[in-house]
Amino acid sequence: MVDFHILTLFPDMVMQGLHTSILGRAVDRGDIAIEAVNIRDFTTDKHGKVDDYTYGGGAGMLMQAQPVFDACQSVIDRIGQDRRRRVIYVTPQGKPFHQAMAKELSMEEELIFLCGHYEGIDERVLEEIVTDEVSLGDYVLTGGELAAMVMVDAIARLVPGVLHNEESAETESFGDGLLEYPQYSRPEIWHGKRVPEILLSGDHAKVDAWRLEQALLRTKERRPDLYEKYMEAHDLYNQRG
Ligand code: 6GU
Repeated sequence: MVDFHILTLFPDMVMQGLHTSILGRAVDRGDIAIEAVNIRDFTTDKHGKVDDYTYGGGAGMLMQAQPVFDACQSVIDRIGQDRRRRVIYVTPQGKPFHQAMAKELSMEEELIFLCGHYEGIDERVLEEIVTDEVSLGDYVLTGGELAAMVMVDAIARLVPGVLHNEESAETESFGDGLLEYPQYSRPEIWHGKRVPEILLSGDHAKVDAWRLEQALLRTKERRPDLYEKYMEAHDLYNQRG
């Protein structure tokens, strides 16, 4: 069971996106909990303002420390001190997100995601509340919401109970460090293309061997970086080259 709390200026966007399909059902069953907290609700500014100009000049506005701090503190007060928690700021300045990080975070109890907007957030509040800064990759989004939603999805599906077919989280891409092998369903011939013969053989050992071979070939061709890591980790260079 992981509780997700997303601090954002766009709570509807986050809740819409995360209450659908598999995650929606996981929430209904109580395997995970997801809430969006509107940072604007915590501003002490009488006009509801949460941003201001940056010291030193330059284009764009910055989210101010006060509403961000108070929104985060309100969540922490509700959680209680004894729960294991992380406060994750989603930002292109963070460490690149990957599957092993998703796995590690899926074992926490309380995950608070902080979504920035405008040109970012006052550095002083980040220093006080954030435990992890994480990025989706080397490109820029208009805000942290989509990035947080991607991370919540990747983490939530690793929480026990969320995926009913326990196996599917284990054998898929990245679970073992390889890309997935190609898959086929009916009909046996489509647009003149046949399903590989071995998959129709009923010989499970042969099918497994073929799938591993395909996964290795595909990873070597498309992601030489992952292939290298896998071969090193399994000490397979001597056997295969
Ligand atoms: Cl985590 N946030 C934002 N705002 N933009 C991004 C990102 C995160 N990762 C890549 N681009």
